Parts: sequence; structure tokens; C-alpha cells
Amino acid sequence: SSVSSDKATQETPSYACQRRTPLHHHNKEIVDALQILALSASFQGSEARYLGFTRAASVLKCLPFTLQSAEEVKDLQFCGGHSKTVIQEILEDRVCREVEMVKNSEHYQSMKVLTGIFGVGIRTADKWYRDGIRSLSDLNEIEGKLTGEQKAGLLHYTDLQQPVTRDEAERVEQLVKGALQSFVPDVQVTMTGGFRRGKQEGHDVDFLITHPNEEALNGLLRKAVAWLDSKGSILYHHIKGRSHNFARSSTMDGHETCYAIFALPNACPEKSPDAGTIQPDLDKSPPRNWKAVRVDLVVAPYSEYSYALLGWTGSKFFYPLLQHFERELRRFSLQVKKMSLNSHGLFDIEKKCHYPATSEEEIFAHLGLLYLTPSERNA
Ligand code: 8DG
Ligand code: MN
Ligand code: MN
Repeated sequence: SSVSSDKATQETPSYACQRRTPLHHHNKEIVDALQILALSASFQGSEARYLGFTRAASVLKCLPFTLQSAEEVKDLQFCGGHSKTVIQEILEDRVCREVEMVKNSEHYQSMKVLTGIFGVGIRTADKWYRDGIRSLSDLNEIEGKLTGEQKAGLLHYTDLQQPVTRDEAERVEQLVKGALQSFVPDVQVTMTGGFRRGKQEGHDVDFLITHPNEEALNGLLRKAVAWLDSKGSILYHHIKGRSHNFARSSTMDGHETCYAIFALPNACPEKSPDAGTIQPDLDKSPPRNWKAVRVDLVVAPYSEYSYALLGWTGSKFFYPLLQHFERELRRFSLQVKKMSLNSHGLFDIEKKCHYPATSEEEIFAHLGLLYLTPSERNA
């Protein structure tokens, strides 16, 4: 055990952007438990507890071995007392009472369902909860009060709860590229988000769109989306225009963005499994040949492309989401480097200057950080 506690006490850099965090790690059970407590804290509006559990979970994702004994936990860095107690309880008893209690609580369960709806954040879900709403069917009573986004989210809830596979993501990519290229043949389209970090499944598909000639990007997103819509490929969308007010903020980004739900046609089957057999037609409703899939499309001018790529590759930082590479990168920039980082650029607050970059590698270099590939950013 002294060997493994030595391993545990090895220096861990304090910011997640200073560590390589792989997608697959050695302590899944414990990380999952800590993330349930983090999520529950965010449902209760406690950002401090959310961050404590999230940081502990993130540190464990970098451990190069599986924790075996409670003894090893004592010297773990960046793990608060509460997180350590949870970890020790799991190592000793295989379960943690607090985690089990949270999982069984009505507030946690309802909040999980309600925040799972596209367009519903924690504040809305919590307000609904306090109004007595517990489940999707309760929402029928306030249907008139739902936003268009929430109505679409509710309508396609079951499909959107299913993970998007890499194969589906690639078929969405073909659709998106086809639409954009019909207007600008040499437009650059990059899949970002979790798929770029190597995940095999995601909750949506994210794309970043750019072109060396900024003129070519004018109106492109709206035209391409309207074209897809006219082909019946879009179930819902809203476009947020480019904002020119982002300069002061390190958390709000202002790229032109389309938040959409696509109707993705099913893959053509190699051969029909039922060919030649007669099936009793019990369900008279026609078979559906599409699946609803969440898609984010972001347009970045060429000069900001590398910053937008870094920002939209994640892992995500928007409170209360669980993975937090982006948040840590921005916190490191501000606290250690006195620089403000967002998806548009990097601003040196003391020298009052911007740092242009033509690659993600250059951005890490500006920050004095070791370069991390997308698959090492699963913090
Ligand atoms: P998943 O979808 O596979 O579950 O995971 P993900 O791809 O990591 O999560 P995501 O929610 O799709 O977020 C991917 C990245 O996109 C994340 O780093 C943050 C960024 N992002 C949003 N929304 C916004 C936004 O409105 N503005 C900016 N600048 N970035 C955003 O998700
Ligand atoms: Mn995503
Ligand atoms: Mn997304």
C-alpha cells in the first residue's frame, strides 16, 4: 500500500488544463458517484459544492491506477474532506449512503428529468418543481407557458434521450456539409464537442464553420439552415446572431450559432431483415424512418477559428455541466496569466493586447501550457 500511496502523492498540477485527462480512466465507479453529488449540488444551487465534487472527480480521472484502499485516499490532492469521505465509503462498503439517498430523492429525480428537456435549465426546472411539477406529463398542464424550444424538446424527448452514435454524427455531418457546400463549395466544416475528444456517443453533434474569406460567411448559416428546412431535415431551430458585445466577458461568447433538432433519416439497411416474411401489422401507425438529433452549428471568422475550435471542443464549462476543461482553462488564464480567454481570442489584461493564433498549439503556447490533444481534454 505504501507504493500506491506514493503514486497518489505525486505532484498533481492544480488546474485541469495542466493535466492530461483521458476519456477512459481507472476509477469509474467513484467518479460516477462524485458526479452524482456534483449534479445534485448544482440542482440545489450550490456552486461551491458543485465545484468541489467536480474537481475531485476530475482529479481521479487522471489517476494512473485504480484506488484500492481507504488509506490511499488520505493524500489525494485537490480532494476536499467531503469527497474523501465519499471515496473511502465506496472503497470500504462499495456504496455511499449519501449518493444512494440523492439518487432516491424526489428533487434529484425530477430535476434530472426536467433539465433533460432541451431548453430547460436548472432555474426553470427548480421553479417548476416548486410549483409541484414532477414529471413530463405534469408539463401538459402548463403547455401554454412553454417556450418554442421547450415544446420541441418535449415533443422529441424520447429520441433526444437516446445517445447520438458516431455513425449518426457522421451522417449529420454529410447533411450539414452538403447544405453549406451548395452555397460555398470550399467552406470548412469541423465536428467539435465530445466527438472530437474521442467519445463514441454524445448528447448532440457540434460543428464549427469557417472560411478564409469572411464575406463568404455572410448569411451562410441562415441560407443553409433554410435549405435543410425546406428538405424536411429540420424539426426545430433557432439562430442566435453574432454579438459584438462579448469583449469584456470571459464566459459569454458571441458567435453566430444555430441550436437545432434535425430529423436524421435512418441509415439504409444493407438488406431488409424481414425481406420475404409477412409480418402481422399490429401497430397501424406507419414506421418512422428518422430520428430526432440535437445539432449545434457555430460560425467563426477565420481569424478567430482556433479560439472557437478550442472553446467548442470542450469539455464543456457551462454551469452546471459536469466536465470542466474549458472552465479550468479560462480560470487558469485569468488567475495565473492575467489573460482573458474566450472563443474569440486571448486578451492580456496587463499589457492590454490581443494574441492572434492560427492553431490550438499556439494558444497553449501563449498560455505557457503544455499542448493537450483533444482526447486529453476530457477533464
Ligand atoms: P456531449 O454533447 O457529447 O454530451 O458533450 P460535449 O460535446 O462535450 O458537450 P456540449 O454541450 O455539446 O458542448 C461542447 C462545447 O460547446 C463545450 O465546450 C462548450 C461549447 N458550448 C456549448 N454551448 C455554447 C455556447 O452557447 N457558446 C459557446 N461559446 N460555447 C458553447 O455547448
Ligand atoms: Mn456535444
Ligand atoms: Mn453542443
